Amino acid sequence: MNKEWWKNAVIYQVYPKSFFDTNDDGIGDLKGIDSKLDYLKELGVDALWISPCYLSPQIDNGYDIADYRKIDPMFGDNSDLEKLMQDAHSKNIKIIMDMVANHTSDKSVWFEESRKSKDNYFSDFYIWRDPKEDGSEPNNWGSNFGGSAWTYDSNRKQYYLHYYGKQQPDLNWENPKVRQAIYDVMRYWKAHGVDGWRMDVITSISKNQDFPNNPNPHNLQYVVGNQNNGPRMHEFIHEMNQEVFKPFSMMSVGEAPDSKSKDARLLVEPDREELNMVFTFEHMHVDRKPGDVNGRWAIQPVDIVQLKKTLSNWQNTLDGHGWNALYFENHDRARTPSRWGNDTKYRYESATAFATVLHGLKGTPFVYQGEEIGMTNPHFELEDYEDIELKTNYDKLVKQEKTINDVDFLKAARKISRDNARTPMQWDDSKNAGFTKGKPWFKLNPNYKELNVSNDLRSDKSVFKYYQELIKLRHEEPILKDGTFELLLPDDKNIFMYTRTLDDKQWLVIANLSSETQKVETLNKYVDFKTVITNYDGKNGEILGPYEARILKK
Ligand code: TEU
Ligand code: CA
Repeated sequence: MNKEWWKNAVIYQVYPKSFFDTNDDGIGDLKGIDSKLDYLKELGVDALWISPCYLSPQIDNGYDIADYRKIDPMFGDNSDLEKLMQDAHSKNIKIIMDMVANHTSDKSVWFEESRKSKDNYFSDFYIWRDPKEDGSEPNNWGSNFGGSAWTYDSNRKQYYLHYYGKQQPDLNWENPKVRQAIYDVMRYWKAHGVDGWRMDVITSISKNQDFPNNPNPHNLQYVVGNQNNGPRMHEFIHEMNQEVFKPFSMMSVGEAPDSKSKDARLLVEPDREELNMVFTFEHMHVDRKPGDVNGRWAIQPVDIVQLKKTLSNWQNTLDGHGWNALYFENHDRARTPSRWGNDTKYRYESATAFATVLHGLKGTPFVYQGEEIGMTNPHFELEDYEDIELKTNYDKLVKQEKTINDVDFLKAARKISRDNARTPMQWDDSKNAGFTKGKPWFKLNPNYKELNVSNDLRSDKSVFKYYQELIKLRHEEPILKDGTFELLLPDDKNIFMYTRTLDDKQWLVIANLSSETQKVETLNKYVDFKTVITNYDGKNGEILGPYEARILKK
């Protein structure tokens, strides 16, 4: 087996809860994934990343794990996962599981034991600190899900740390027993067939043991700051590599909030033996007002110049030093046509234009379920949303701190909230889009009668078929894997244009990321180039229609 198989691969993310339900309980399940393998094979993907399906109280949809070794009954059982892995492998599809190693659920026996006393085996599995003299929290750190990052436990008379919900206590990575316990779990799943790992918030595992207050420019009670990239992070990840990834040849992609391209280089430089790739957050912040007290809810129109700058910075910084993970969508992100494109008149065009610029880059492209048919944000009302992040941030920002009003918060939620990507997969135009015969756990996007897999496949503007082509190119054309990258027209506000070059071969990737027709004079230099793929009619003039995209070759 080619050890670096992931460099030629396209990886498809499944959010199991919303993918396909086979037992009519309204919740997607592992058998549901199994039964769609032929569909995924048809799309052409090489591997599936499956979001957490372990035993969990589901306060954060499975990112709160109570037992790492047990599949949650809502998704099936361990043998269903084994069967899924076998069936996937028989079709040459690899399985990447999601490892949430920064925190567990408060319902994990590890935590239940830990909170019992200060001197049992699990006491130091979590991060416990005494209150300050006045009884308050050890420092001003804020949780990503609102309030303090510390919660008081009346039994231990101490606070425990949680970067996310209070039901998600952070593990104490300073404790070697914790690290070994996590490595053990990863080896356990390797023994059952898993091919690699997506490491949830891996840059958060090491905490500054001085626990200094975060800078507090807005004078808030609790501040969500950059508590990532702690002092022992590289040491821990390297250890994990030696204990797990390397000896068992498992692929690794780490989620890296707050990492700049230079930080990422240290995480993915092959000689350092840490991770194969990381997911950056930087390029996803190009529609956010910088430095605003409302954080990601302070939205602004997408800044294409900034998007190009960020992506090309990552391309260039990692070139020859590491490998990029490429994505626009996942279970924490909104749907691209609604977020950055045009989800009404130019849905097909904008979905495929963004896909073209992403899949033309150097790195491994990730496709999130539904992205391959151009699914859109559902434009819900506030009461329709489910997500803990949205609810806790609403309470904090609208109700308590009053830094944003209802109307603007809802506007932001419709653009960027995580729930936008979590509505059930739209398979066909039957009841509940063919996702379930029962009552779906989460409301469907009302547009499923028109927008669904079966309609898309019948349409002469099929997003699926376009992705299929892009994936095929990734498999067949070495230039996409190895070609160097050069950004052209960096200051153009609408056009994303770059070349990939390998030996005497050159490809030009170009997309108009606006709803207006654009004239690109530079294109005249490429009149001899032939069309590799386009979402328009293939005429190679200097005029690009709304969201027109082309890949051309010399
Ligand atoms: O996400 C980490 C993370 O930083 C996001 O939750 C972030 O707050 C959001 O994308 C807005 O920028 C990971 C998982 O992907 C997410 O689903 C979990 O909720 C989170 O970790 C905690 O496990
Ligand atoms: Ca089910």
